[in-house]
Parts: sequence; structure tokens; C-alpha cells
Amino acid sequence: MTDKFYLTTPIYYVNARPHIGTTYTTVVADVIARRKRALGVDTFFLTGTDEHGQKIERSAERAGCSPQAFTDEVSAQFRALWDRMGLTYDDFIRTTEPRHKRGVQKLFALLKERGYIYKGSYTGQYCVYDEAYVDVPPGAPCPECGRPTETINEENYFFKLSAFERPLLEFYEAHPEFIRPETRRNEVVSFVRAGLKDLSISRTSFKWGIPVPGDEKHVIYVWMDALANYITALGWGSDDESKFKTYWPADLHIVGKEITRFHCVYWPAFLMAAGLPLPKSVVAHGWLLFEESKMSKSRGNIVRAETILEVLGADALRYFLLREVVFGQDGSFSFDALVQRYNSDLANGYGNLVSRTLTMIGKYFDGVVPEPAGLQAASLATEIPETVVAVEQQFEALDFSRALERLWTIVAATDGYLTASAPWKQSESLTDEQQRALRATVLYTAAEAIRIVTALVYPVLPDAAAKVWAQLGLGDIQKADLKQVAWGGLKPGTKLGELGPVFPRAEKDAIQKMKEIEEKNAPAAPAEDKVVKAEKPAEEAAAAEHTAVAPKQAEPRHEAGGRGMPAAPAVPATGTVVNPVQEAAAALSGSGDKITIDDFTKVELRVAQIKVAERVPKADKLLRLEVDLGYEQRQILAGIAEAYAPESLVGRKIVIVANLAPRKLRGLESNGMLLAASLEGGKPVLASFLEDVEIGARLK
Ligand code: ME8
Repeated sequence: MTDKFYLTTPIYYVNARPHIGTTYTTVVADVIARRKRALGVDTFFLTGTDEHGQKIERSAERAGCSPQAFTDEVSAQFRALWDRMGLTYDDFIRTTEPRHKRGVQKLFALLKERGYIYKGSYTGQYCVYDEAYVDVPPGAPCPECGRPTETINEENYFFKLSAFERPLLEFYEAHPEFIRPETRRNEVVSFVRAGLKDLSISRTSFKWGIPVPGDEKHVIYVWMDALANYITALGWGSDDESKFKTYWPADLHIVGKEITRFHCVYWPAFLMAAGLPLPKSVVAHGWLLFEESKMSKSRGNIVRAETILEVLGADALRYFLLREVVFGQDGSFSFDALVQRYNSDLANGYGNLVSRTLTMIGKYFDGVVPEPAGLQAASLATEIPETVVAVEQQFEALDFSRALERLWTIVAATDGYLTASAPWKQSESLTDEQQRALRATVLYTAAEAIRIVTALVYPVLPDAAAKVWAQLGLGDIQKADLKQVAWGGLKPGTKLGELGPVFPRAEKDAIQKMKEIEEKNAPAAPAEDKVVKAEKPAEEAAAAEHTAVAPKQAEPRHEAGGRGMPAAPAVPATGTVVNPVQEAAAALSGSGDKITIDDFTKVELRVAQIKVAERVPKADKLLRLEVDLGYEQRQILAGIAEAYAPESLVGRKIVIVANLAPRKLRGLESNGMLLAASLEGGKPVLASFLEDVEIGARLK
């Protein structure tokens, strides 16, 4: 076993407040950190926020504040939540801190000095949402997230990533444990085998980033900036590198599966180029899904950790995330599943076992742990040590779900043992002495089983474990030596502490309560939306919308829907099939070419995401789309087949007129209409957003 352990979470973008997806990774890291510390390992747990880049700059602009004020606010929200949850990070790094900026500039200068950075020019597509260069033709959406990409034509600095193709492959070969799980490893290896192109690592078209040393019109690419946090937080590049010397290389970077490439290709290549040791392992976990799709700020299907903390407490959320989601795979979140798990495993399981055992010790032995007598709880005493070994191995392998499942077999077995032994019954065949001996053995055994479960579950349920430890009369669990949990460690004669409920049964309306809290905070607005809404009274906001949607000039501009709407006028993309905008305009306006705001609000424009796109047989121009509006899925027919290949549309977010009366085309019902720019003699161009928008959001 190593005597130090350095583990990290991704640093989270501050374009939106934390949700239980980001909480998941941070809780997993906290569990690992607590367990390592309990085993006596010198542990350093780092988390933080990723605050630079075009995405954040735009979010701040949208929120109407400076990027610094914006990032200060959202970063503080992350930190406040982690503190409220009692997460035991050792450092929280912000990429806008001087210590980080200094380190990143040093890294850039070092790579340049070592000949790995050169100046060139980049023309290609960029996905602002993923902050990634993508290899697609102009106009095509991002292959990762389906959002529109932007064409960049800039003078940039380049990193010689291509030089690391072979060294990386050799490294993966020599260190199979570097990327886990296996599926992610295979993806990364195939990606590198397919060939690496040099990577653009600076931008000139916006300002919110760390300037390139000596050439300040460039800012350093946000992923190079962000990845470096893992060493700048340890003081690399500062006058005091002692922490770096102690803790680097990282033992474990925990990341979500979507950012594996950045951590397993770019990051080791930067480190190799700098001549620094590489991290020992990167573990990519799956996604937390909500209502079947990835919980994310952009989809607007997030659940906030605060909601669960308020109703069931932090331990309930921690247990659910670790037990219900198989680490490495996607897992679903639902309030029903959460409450069910809580009641079955925590309230009726562990909590009830503790309560009945300790109450009986109170009743029959004046609250003092009895000395077990001759009768042996043979099966439990042999089963438990075996289970302990298995659970420890499963924790070590980060197989939390199975570790907890196995640990709970002790809870169930002990519960069964109590019920079968029925120490509360006075048996007529036993003398008082024998009865007392039986009770002493049964209750000692149950209390000892509880002690063992508690010691092992402490990293997952720190609050509950601390309470139970104190109730067992063992004092402060944080000071306890949990390295060895050998059977028989509980000393008879120990005076129990004050008893109290550990996991009260969830109230009947717990689910309802949580849903109401979420609704109160809905739509699950990105942080920047919250700032805007909080600052603008309703009338003022309505007035602003009025100006935005009814300008004097002919071109409508949808400021409220997002800055990124194309400047070209939005018109329906139904080709020759239908022309409902003219139809709608005629219906709305009886007074020349101007309409009133009331006329406009009759048109319900909404953001929808294309889920299915296919050609309609024998109709050259027509595509059949199935779109998701968040609250429903529907079919729309659109005359865009000559401009868009159906497969390029799946995942893309578009704008639709949602309240158009349905009509039949080629025997198929079309329920709504999508918007696109109709260019003179050209093909229709779909209206879309550069910003992140929720599905179902209304444009007004
Ligand atoms: O990618 N399920 O930041 P980010 C599980 N700043 N985990 C989730 C999740 C979900 N639904 N949603 C988010 C970035 N996560 C960069 C990282 S690191 C040098 C820079 C977790 O705010 C998961 O760990 O988009 C994922 O990788 C991370 O949050 C992405 O956070």
C-alpha cells in the first residue's frame, strides 16, 4: 500500500450551479478520501472550479455581469454546497486564482522552450459547449453533444500532440491500470491509434482566459488551463513545490466518461512534453440519468442535491449514489428509487437494527455492553470476518455498489439472528441465569456486528456512522482506528452513549416534498438565468422582451432565446409543403406589416431536440422528425431534406412553433413546424443556439 494518495475530481464549469451529477463525482471522491484516511494513508483530495473560456465568458455576458463577478458567485455556490454536505476536500482550486494562472503560464512557457509549441493558424470547427475543436465540416453539429459548431479562423499556438502518438500507445500498453474501466481504455487506445493531429492551444477571438506569456493577445486553450489545475494546486511552478513533491503524481483522477479523452490523451501528452511524471490512473464513471437522459444543466433535467439534503439528509444521498449506481456504468436517479432505498436499507435496515439492539442493551443491561456467555452465535461470528475481507476488497476495487450490498448482508443476518433468538422473550425452559446469558450473547453479538458495519460504512455514511459510534459508547469515530475491524473488538463493559434515532422512516409525503422543492426552483435554470431573473422585476423583463422581439427593423432578433441566434430572419423550413409563417402573419396582423406583442405571443416558439430523423418515401424534400420538447415527444414534417442529411440532425436543438394546428402531409401528421432561415436561392439553414438552452424553453 502506498503511504500517500492524491485524488482529484474534475474542476466543474461555473456556467451553472451544482446538481447531483457533479455532486456524484465529488461524493465518490469524498468516500475514497475518507476511506484512505481511515486506513492511515496520507491523503490529499482536490476539487475546484473551471472558470475560463468562451462558454463562461458568454454565460457572464448573458447574466449581465463581468466574468469575474459571475465566476465568483457560481464558484462560491459549489463550495458552499460541498461544505454543507461535509465533503472533506483538502483544497478547492479556482482557475482564476493567481497561483493557478502563474503555473499555467509556466507550463506553456516550458512546453514552448522544450520545442513542443509552435505558431500556426487554425481553420476549423469549434464546439463552445464542449470547449473542443471538432473535426466536422462547417455547418455540421458537434459529434459529441449535437450543438452547432462555430467556424474558427485564427492565428494560434499549436501543441505537437502528433509527436506523442507512439509514446502514449507505449504508455497505455505498459500501464494497463492507467485507464479504467476497460471500455474507456479501448476507446482511448483506438482514438490514438487512428492518429493524433497537433492541437491548437490558444485563442485570440475572446479575452476570458490566461494570456499566453509574452504574446498577450492570445489566451491559453481552456482545457490546457483546466488540466493543469492538478499540478498548480500542489504549488507546481511556485516558490514552494513541497506539496507537489509529496503528492505528485496523482494516484487517481476521477472523471465522467465524456472527458476521458482530455484526461487520457491531452493531459499525459502535456506532462510528457513537460518532462513530468504521469498520473497513475484515471477512472471514468458513467452518467447519472434522470428520466432516461443524462442529467445536465443544458437539458434542464437536473435535480439539486440541496433538495435531498433538506428532506432526507446528506447520508441518504451518498448511500443512494454509491449503492444504486454501479460505479463505471450509467445509473438512473428517481425520487421514488431514492426513498425506497432509504426506507429499505437505512430506516428499516441499518437504522432499525441499531435502534432495537441498543434499546435492548439499555433495557436489560442498564446501557452497558454485556459480556457474551457460553452460547455462540456461530454462523455470524464466522460469516462476518469473511464478509469484511470481501467488502474491503470491493471498496479497494471501487466497486461501491457491491461492497454495500455485501455489507448489508451483515445487517440482514444480524436482524434475522435477533428475530430468531428473540432475546425479549422470557423462555420457560431457561433459568433466569440462563436467560440473562442468552440475552448477553445475542445482544453482544448484534452490537459487535453493528460496530463492524459502522466502521466499514463510515466513508459512505459519515454522519450516521459518527452517531452510531457515539451511541455504542466508542466516542468520536474520526479519532478511531478503523484499520482493522476484527471480530470481537467491542469491549464488554462499554457504557453506551445517549441513544437517538439514526434514520427515521421517510415521511409519506417525502417524494412530494422533494418534487415541490424542485418545482419551486424550476425550471432547473442555469446559474446565469437565475442572476438575470433575480435582478429584473417582471415588468422590466417584459419590456426588455418587447424591445427584443419587436424591433423597428425588419429582422427579428431573439435576444431572449439566446445570443447565438443567427442574424438571418427566422422563417419556416417547410419548403414548398406549407408556409405557415405567412399564414400566421396574415392571421395575426390586420394592420400592415407591424404586429403587436399580443399578436406575437400567440405564437408559441419552443426549443426542441431532434430524436429521430428520416426521409419520407417518395418525397424528395421532406423529412420526418420526432422531436422532444421535454414535456412531450411529437412528430413534425419539414421540407429540409435537400439541405440536411437525416443522420446529421439527431441530437440537434431547434426552434419550433409548438401551437400550430396539426396537418397531414403525405398521410403523416405534422404537429408543429421548425424554423430556419430561408436564403435567396439557397438551402434552408436551421435556427439554432450557440448558447446552452433547455429543451422545451419558450422563446419570447
Ligand atoms: O467537463 N452524471 O466540467 P463540467 C455523472 N470543466 N456525472 C456528471 C453528470 C451526470 N449527469 N454531470 C456532470 C468539465 N457530471 C470540465 C472539466 S477537468 C480538468 C475540467 C460530472 O462542469 C462528471 O464528473 O461539465 C463530469 O465529468 C463532470 O461533472 C463534468 O463537469
